[in-house]
Amino acid sequence: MLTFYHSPDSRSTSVYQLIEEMGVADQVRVVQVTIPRQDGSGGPDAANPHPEKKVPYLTDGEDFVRERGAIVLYLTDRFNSPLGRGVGDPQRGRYLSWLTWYQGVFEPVAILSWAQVDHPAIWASLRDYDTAIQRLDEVLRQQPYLLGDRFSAADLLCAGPFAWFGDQLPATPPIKDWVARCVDRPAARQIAQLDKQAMAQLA
Ligand SMILES: N[C@@H](CCC(=O)N[C@@H](CS)C(=O)NCC(=O)O)C(=O)O
Repeated sequence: MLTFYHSPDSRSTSVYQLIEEMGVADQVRVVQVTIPRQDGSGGPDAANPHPEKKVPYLTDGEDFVRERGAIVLYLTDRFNSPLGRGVGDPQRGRYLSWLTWYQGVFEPVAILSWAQVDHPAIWASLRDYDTAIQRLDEVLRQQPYLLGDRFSAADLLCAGPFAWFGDQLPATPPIKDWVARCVDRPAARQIAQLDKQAMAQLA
């Protein structure tokens, strides 16, 4: 059985939402683990098999998946979910591109921009935050979601940090509207509520 290692109110929340969105919660065992929190609470959890004790982490029998982009792809493929685009789908390339762009470009440039770190090598390999915003904006100006008219797991992943950081992450009006659409979903609300209860218990 699939086992998903989750800590409430963290990067693993988006994976939890995906599991709920796909309607496969009965097929995934969720193990709640602790992580170190910025307020000094929590800490690494011995029950978490992630090599750095991070979340999310997914195991499937003897196999494992780390990094959200890979976990999202693994889950949508495994459950042949319409939230993903399987092998042979005409949008498979775009789907993989958004997931990998998020992981390999967007999140790094967002962190570097927030930390005010700048270097020509960063521009050469990743470009910068404004360029990343342009990539999202040029698509979302034309269509409601990254792959067209329908919400997908690529939206769930890529909208995550905007929903989390709010105005701390500058964005254009089409991006803000898209984020609002992505969070206004029953699964997002349900998992947010579960996470809230779990955080209250941890406090
Ligand atoms: N690149 C990883 C990042 C995972 C990550 O940093 N998760 C945080 C939670 S928001 C964590 O587990 N932190 C615990 C720690 O750093 O020990 C991903 O996207 O899956």
